Amino acid sequence: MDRKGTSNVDASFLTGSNAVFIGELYAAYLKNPASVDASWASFFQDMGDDAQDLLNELSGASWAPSDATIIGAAGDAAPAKADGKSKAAAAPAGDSAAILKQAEDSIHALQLIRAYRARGHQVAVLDPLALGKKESHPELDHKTHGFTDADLDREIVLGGVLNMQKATLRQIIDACRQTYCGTIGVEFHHIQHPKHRDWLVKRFEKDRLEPAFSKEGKKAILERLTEAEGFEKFLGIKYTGTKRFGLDGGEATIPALEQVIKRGGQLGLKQVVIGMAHRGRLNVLVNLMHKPFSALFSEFQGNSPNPESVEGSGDVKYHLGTSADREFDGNVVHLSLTANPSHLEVVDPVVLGKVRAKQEQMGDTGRKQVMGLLIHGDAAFAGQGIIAECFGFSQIEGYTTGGTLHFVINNQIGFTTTPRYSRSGLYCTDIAKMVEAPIFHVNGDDPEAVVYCARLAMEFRQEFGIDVVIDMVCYRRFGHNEGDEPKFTQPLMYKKIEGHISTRTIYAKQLVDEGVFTQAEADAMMARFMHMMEADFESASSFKPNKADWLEGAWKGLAQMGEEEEYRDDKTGVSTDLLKEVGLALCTVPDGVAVNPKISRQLKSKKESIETGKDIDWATAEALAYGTLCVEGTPVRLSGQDCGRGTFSQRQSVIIDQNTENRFQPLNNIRPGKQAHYEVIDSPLSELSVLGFEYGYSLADPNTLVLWEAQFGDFSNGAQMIIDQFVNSGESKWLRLSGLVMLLPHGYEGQGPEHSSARMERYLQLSAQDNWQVCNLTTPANYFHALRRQMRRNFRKPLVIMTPKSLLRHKRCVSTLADMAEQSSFQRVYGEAEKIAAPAKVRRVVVCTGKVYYDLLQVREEKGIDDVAIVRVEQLYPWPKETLGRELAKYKNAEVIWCQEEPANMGSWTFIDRRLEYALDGIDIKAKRPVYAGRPPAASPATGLMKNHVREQNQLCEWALLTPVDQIPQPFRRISRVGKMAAE
Ligand SMILES: Cc1ncc(C[n+]2csc(CCOP(=O)(O)OP(=O)(O)O)c2C)c(N)n1
Repeated sequence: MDRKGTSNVDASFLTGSNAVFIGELYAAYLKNPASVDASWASFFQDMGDDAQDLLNELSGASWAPSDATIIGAAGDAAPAKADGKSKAAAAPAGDSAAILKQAEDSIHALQLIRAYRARGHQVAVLDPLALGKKESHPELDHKTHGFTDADLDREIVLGGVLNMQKATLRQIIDACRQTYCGTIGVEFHHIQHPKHRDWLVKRFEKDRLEPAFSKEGKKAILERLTEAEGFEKFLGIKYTGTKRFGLDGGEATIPALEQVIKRGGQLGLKQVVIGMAHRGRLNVLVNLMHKPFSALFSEFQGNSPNPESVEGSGDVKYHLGTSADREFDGNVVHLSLTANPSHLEVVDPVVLGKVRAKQEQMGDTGRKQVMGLLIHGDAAFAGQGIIAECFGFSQIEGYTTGGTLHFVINNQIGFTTTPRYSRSGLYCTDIAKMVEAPIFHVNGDDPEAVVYCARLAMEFRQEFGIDVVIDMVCYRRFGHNEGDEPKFTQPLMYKKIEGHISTRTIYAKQLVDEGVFTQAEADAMMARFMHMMEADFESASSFKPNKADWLEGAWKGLAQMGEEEEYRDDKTGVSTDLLKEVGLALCTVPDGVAVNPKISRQLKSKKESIETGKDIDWATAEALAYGTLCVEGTPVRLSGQDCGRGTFSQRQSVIIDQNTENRFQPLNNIRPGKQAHYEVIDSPLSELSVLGFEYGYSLADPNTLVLWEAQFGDFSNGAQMIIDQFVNSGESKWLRLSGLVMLLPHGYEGQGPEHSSARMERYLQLSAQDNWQVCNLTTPANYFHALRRQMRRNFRKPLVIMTPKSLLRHKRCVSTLADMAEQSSFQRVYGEAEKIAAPAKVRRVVVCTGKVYYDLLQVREEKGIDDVAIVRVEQLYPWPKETLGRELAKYKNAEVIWCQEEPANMGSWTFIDRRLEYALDGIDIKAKRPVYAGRPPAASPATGLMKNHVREQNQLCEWALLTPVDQIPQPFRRISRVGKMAAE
């Protein structure tokens, strides 16, 4: 297929001597599709419903096919051949020949109409600047379809196609051009679903005949354009050169978005979650969401959008979110614009997650009450991979939101880059075809067409529940921001723009010409608006934000984390009875479910551990946490790659019947009908969008435990933008809390560079201002408490956990039910757990975190060492200085080692080093500073060779437990490019 695409129906097929048989073949096809040659069959099939309408019309016109065409009528099912030798080859005589000619014309006309439906957008008048040369398309030439110019005035039977019974070829072409080649170019031929296609065809071809807007409608459009243009102009005057990423050139966005809300409200929409970038954001804030002008002007004066009492770093004004109710015709629609970072498009999955959470909260199972509205730039839409990831969610059970409405402000430039350098496809929206979304390309200088597309898009979404895209082709009047000189790079484009009058001016003139307004009335409208802003501008300096909006709605009853909260023991223990009830439910599968024998054995031993209250492993403790939360009424949502089974086969949340593949979830059958839902979802193979989605979910629903699990912790760096820009900084920048849990399998077991490290160092480096919690836990019970603590506190903070791999089946990594029972709680630090020498005799304390504890334990036992204590830091951040200090203070005569299995430039050493020193400072202990025992700095996180891994692991345990401190190699003392253990 070339760039323009060509039909798979060869037009020459319709010409020459075969043409006269088409009518007969067609009738034969309708009787029995198998009776005609396959190429003809697919040709007719391609014409779809239209062909049926046409046949009805033709037969109504007393057209009777000759007997010879009714293949199968006499029991003859042999396919007719279009080769001139079939039975149909006998040319009909007299009237019947004329009628056949009519049928042939009709079918040719249909082909032409279909070509317009498929290709009309390629010659549509989409670009206000008319930058590209519009070529005509060969498929849109009537000569391609067997007509000559002499046929232009011949009447052709259409049978209702294009809403016409009969028309001349000229009229048909005019109607097609009007419908498909005006200021709207619709792409829908990539849609497979016949219902969706038919709906679009019917709407377009019917609406061609009706005026789209009443006088009131037109007036409203002009008002919105006036506000959109007036606002940017006003800012341009008052804050000349200040960055605002103006909408100038794309003003039709505002009436279009308003139409989405208005029409949506009529169709049952109650909430819209909006995500958008910089372009036009301020305009959307004030003109769509009705943020007070004085509030915005106050921000332009450098003031905070929040009351002084609220802390946090804040963010630039074109990143901020807000929420508002808008009412049209008695329908109230709640709008919330999601705060976002500069990183283009990365907010998209966050918006979708919020939408999904709101749908669940509202019981919106049809997904018609809450919708995501994403507003994009053309370069970002074509360039950012997350767009494809988000489209991928569209129809997946665990992530669908019933269709997102996408609005692309296509100003035909991205910063300084023009489309030919920024994409390969014809349109910036081509990626949307992957979900068969209809795509409306529309000229931004025809606001009625833009608003019409908005209405249609909204209706389509409500009807079919799938994504839909509006690509508004416009221009950017100034540089990327208002301080930029666009003529450095696009001198010709900007010469054109300089001479181009604004959308509002064009539309006002249109309405004056139509007699809707006088020019004076239109001018007065603008003057009134400017005057109103001037008044708000005057009052902006005294504007005081009265409250922050972060603990409202679903967040009511929750609080900001208090100063002392960190050291409080939260009530996370559960009665033994409940633990047993949940535990036994985990092992119970209804009769008749054919359980895999290996899982049967697992369930049996799980049951034993529940009954005896001993040897509770990691996965069981996790399920106990989820199950007890569900029984207490807290839903749980866990998503990640293969997390239903668990990457390491440890979870088995879903029992699959081995005969039927039916699914059974024990966690939803503890107290069926009387417990909250446990939702576990195998995610698409993406990190960025899935983590974004779950983060978004957690923003909208603080009362569900939301977890994302990486397949291996290493892969979480594919989600780095969500981690950096949202999870760890969202509260500080935007006052948005989240209780999201990230589960990151981590641990050095010889599995090579990419299956060892969850990159703990990155999370620790990002830790500050109590922004989140980073844990590396060593017992199932502590995991149980950590998970429950997330929901049993009155504040929310993200929780990042390095989760185990080998420990999932480690004999010593087990807990008792008593460790989770009522009086138990989360442990930030575990002191020495075994019987060793009295504290005063302990000569060394090894402090560590995570799995290496068990390696150290084993070596200590093998070597019969009893004067070295091992202390575990379970929660690295917030750093438990006091608790750790208390633990270390027991060992007055000890030196202190920090032992880790990660290379020294990774893991927690650089984070821990000073903090440990400060913890030692002020307690009565011999050690002044910790000594490092672990792998030397390395470029790659781990060796790929098992032999080396084992050697390294033994070595670091030996250093930690046995080697005199002055002989343990310390990192960063000498620079070793080779990185040999001894060289450091
Ligand atoms: C992920 C990311 N990369 C780069 C940038 C820098 N940047 C900001 S705006 C912009 C151009 C965006 O073009 P487009 O999407 O067409 O929107 P427009 O500014 O034209 O409205 C770029 C490259 C960014 N913000 N985010």
